[in-house]
Amino acid sequence: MSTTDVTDLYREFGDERLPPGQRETSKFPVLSKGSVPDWNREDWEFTVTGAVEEELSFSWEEFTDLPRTTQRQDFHCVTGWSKFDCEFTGVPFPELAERAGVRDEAVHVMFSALDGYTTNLPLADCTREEVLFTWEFDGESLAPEHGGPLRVVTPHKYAYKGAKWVDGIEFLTEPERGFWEKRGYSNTADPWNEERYS
Ligand SMILES: Nc1nc2c(c(=O)[nH]1)N[C@H]1C(S)=C(S)[C@@H](COP(=O)(O)O)O[C@H]1N2
Ligand SMILES: [Mo]
Repeated sequence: MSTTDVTDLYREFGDERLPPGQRETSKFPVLSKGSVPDWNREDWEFTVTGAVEEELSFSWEEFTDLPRTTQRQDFHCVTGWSKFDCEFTGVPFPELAERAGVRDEAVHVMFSALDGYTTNLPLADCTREEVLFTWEFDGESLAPEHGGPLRVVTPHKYAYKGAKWVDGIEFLTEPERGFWEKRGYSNTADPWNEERYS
C-alpha cells in the first residue's frame, strides 16, 4: 500500500521541521505513566460516545476493518526528542467522526486508554487526516510499550496528546483536561511554539 508523506505539516506551524528546543533521535524511547496494560482481542472494545448522532462501538476486527491509511510522520516528545519518518498505519480521526456524526455542540474531545490515561484536544485539532488511530509502526504490529494494540498519534502536537492503548473517544460540549494537562503540561502543546508547560 502507498504511504502518504505528511512530514511537511510543520509548514503550517513553523519554519523548521525540527521544532525549537528538540533534538532528533533515531531511537524510539518509551514514556508511560505506569505499566503496560493487559488486553485480549476477544474483549477489546473501542467506543465513540458523547455529543454524536450515534454512539459507536467496535470490536478489534471491526476497528481494523475500517478504511486505513499509511502515513510518514514525525513524532515530537515534550521531553525534548523528535523522531522523524515514522510510518504509522491506521484509521484517521475524521473517518470515526463522520461515522458517528458529530453534533454541532461538540467542541472538544477526550481520549481514554486502558491504563486510565486521558488526554484532550479541541475538536478542530482532531479532525485532521494526520490524527491516526494506529496499530502498525514501520510495517510491524505496534509494540505493547508503544501503545499496542492501538494508539493515537498527533504529529502536530507533542506526543502526550496521543493516547497509547486508546479504547475510546468522547465528544464534549465543554473543554476538559486530561491526565498530564491537569498536572502541568500545556493544554495546547504546539511544538513549534514550545508550549510544553502551563
Ligand atoms: N495511555 C497512555 N498514553 C500515553 C502515555 C501514557 O502514560 N499512557 N504517555 C504519553 C506521553 S507523556 C508520551 S511522551 C507518549 C510516549 O509515547 P512512546 O512511549 O511511544 O514514546 O505517549 C503518551 N501517551
Ligand atoms: Mo511525554
